[in-house]
Amino acid sequence: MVDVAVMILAGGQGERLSILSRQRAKPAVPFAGKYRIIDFALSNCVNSGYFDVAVLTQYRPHSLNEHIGHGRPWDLDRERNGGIVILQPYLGRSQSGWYRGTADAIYHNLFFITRKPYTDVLILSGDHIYAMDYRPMVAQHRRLDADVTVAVQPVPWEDASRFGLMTTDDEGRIIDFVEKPEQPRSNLASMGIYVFKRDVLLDLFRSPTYAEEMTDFGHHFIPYLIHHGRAYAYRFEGYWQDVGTIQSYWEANMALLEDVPALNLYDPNWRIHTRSEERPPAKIMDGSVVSRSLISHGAIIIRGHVEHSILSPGVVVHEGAVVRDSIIMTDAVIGPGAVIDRCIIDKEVRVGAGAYLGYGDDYTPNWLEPKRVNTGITIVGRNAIVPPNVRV
Ligand code: ADQ
Ligand code: ADP
Repeated sequence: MVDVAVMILAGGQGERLSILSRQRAKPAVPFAGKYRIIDFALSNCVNSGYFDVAVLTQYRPHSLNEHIGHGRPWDLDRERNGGIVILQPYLGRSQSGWYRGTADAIYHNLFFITRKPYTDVLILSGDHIYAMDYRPMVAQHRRLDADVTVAVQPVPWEDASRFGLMTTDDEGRIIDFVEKPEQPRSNLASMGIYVFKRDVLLDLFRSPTYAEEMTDFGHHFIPYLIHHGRAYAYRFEGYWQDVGTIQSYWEANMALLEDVPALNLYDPNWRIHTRSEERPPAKIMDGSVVSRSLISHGAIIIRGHVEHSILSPGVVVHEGAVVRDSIIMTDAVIGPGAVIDRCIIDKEVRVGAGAYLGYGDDYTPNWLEPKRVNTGITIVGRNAIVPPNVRV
């Protein structure tokens, strides 16, 4: 299918993800042991049969570039019938050279949607964990002759103000939309997934309306099209999570440990693809106790105790160590007798023998970012060395 061009916005800083996204763009943050967040959007594209995919980067794109490469793991390394293009920020225009918003990022890469006769443009965020077939959304968009269709889902009221919120009429036509209001009047949230008629999008960018201020989809384009075009909502019933905060990130990972998780990583008809290194199988030595956990390839548990946790490739848990309710990323080493309780341990961290991370339940704020991290989850940044016997 070459009638839909896909653009994935992968530039966000994701600053509420704290030190996990300090050195990498949010879509490059590891998830579920062996994946990165952007794998979900990329896999949804290929599983939906859309192979013309551009990834728009901006903030710290290094891990992302390396991860995506030529797109081979997702079958996006094709040439004639589509493939993946990584688009770096266009430098030298505004003062900083950085895009000023989501729409501005698309604007600077319009060649991608004009190079073939696409009818529609699918705009995605690289930040979400979900399994979604985009084809029914595109079909509805065409059936209703919409200018833009926004995927929507109800969210809990207490989270609502971090989303674009809308009201629709009985036909699903959007009659009101407010981007992240402080006082939510609706809990029907935009998923940040848009299908635009390509020519409507091009006209908007080329018209005098696309003034310097019109830089964002949520703030400008959607409200504009509610009044001057046909804007519809598409209700998506499946699994979708915006893992924008440490708490939601941790919960979405832990949810994978339920008996039958809402997100099925084992569906042969909806594979989640990723780039991963060849590693030997996970090895669990006698005397270890491992329960309700995801253990990735290359991990070694040497008479350790791992409970309700997710271990990425190459993690080593030494004798007598206890890992509980935690996420341990690639090649982290947990020293003998250490206790890791309700923690997120980033890549290549070395935890010394007898250290205790996540000690007590006093919800101590992280000293690095006291305002942001007070969720009771302890985070240790990439490459950190935790000395033996400390308590954090
Ligand atoms: P947010 O995700 O908060 O809300 P925004 O910060 O604009 O909105 O980011 C949207 C996506 O674009 C993210 O994936 C981000 O990484 C990326 N991005 C941001 N600026 C970029 C840039 N300049 N270049 C490339 N990529 C960029 C949006 C909608 C809300 C909706 C939520 C759902 O605006 O209405 O409710 O998504 O999560
Ligand atoms: P380092 O601290 O140098 O990174 P690791 O703890 O990662 O070392 O272990 C290195 C390798 O040694 C592992 O890949 C593992 O195969 C092996 N290994 C070490 N100790 C044991 C053990 N007690 N039982 C089984 N394999 C072990």
